[in-house]
Amino acid sequence: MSIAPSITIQETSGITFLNVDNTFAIAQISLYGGHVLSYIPKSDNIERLWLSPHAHMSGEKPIRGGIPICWPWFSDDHGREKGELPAHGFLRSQVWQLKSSEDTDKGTVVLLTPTFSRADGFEYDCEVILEIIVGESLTVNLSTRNTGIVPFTFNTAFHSYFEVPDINHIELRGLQGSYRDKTDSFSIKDTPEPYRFNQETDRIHDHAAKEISLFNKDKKLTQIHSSGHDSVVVWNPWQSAASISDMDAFGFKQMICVETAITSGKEVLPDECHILTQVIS
Ligand code: TA6
Repeated sequence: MSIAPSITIQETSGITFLNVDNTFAIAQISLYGGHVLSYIPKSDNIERLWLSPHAHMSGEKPIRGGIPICWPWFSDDHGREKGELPAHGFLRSQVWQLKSSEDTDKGTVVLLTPTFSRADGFEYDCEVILEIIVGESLTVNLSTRNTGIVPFTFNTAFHSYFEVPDINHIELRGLQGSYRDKTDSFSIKDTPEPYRFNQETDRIHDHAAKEISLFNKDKKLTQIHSSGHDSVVVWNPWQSAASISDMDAFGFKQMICVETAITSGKEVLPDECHILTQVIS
């Protein structure tokens, strides 16, 4: 298979990385997890994604940062006892295959597919493809095609970690309505206005906002466009970061997760294909 000229392949500690450098941007993709780790548009040279300095980069545990892929369940919603199956599914902890790569006028287009999409907890036939477009924006499209003869229901998310200069000065714009607060037994609360951060935040917003922006002191940092989702999850561990082994105790100051998600179950009929999209600029 020929590799797009904008891509350099790097092998480090058993992980294969695709380093992309084109006229629009620089990006890094790990085949372990099918995981975008970095995206720096050349228009402003500002990194959009946060990667923990203590992230496991050995291919033994999911990578903390970038865009982890949660699939076919979100969090521990696999219908079994917590801990019986891996949190956020089994795609983020396996090696993906490079199907193709191409330089086009909208950027470098990379297609990845997981080695397996059928495992304990999800015994269905389907084809999963992640399309990554490194261009003026970073686009990730996750398609889930039912190749079997029975319907299935799944949950999923782009669990994206965004880099911020200081979480204390960040405002999230674009969400409204209520959310389920995981830090308070999933009680239903109103989305704050303005939406700022000063404590542990783990919220499932049932408002499937299409456009969300991150502002730093009134200056827009990042735009997040989403489609194919039913909810948006917002997470910052705050003081709990100290008990997360692959995060610095104060690492929470430089990140915020804004996740384009399906958390209420999406049914896919035989031959149907669902596409979850996140576009970052
Ligand atoms: O998306 C939010 C969340 O489900 C949180 O509850 C928190 O645990 C986070 O994901 C990180 O999960 P992880 O399994 O990557 O440590």
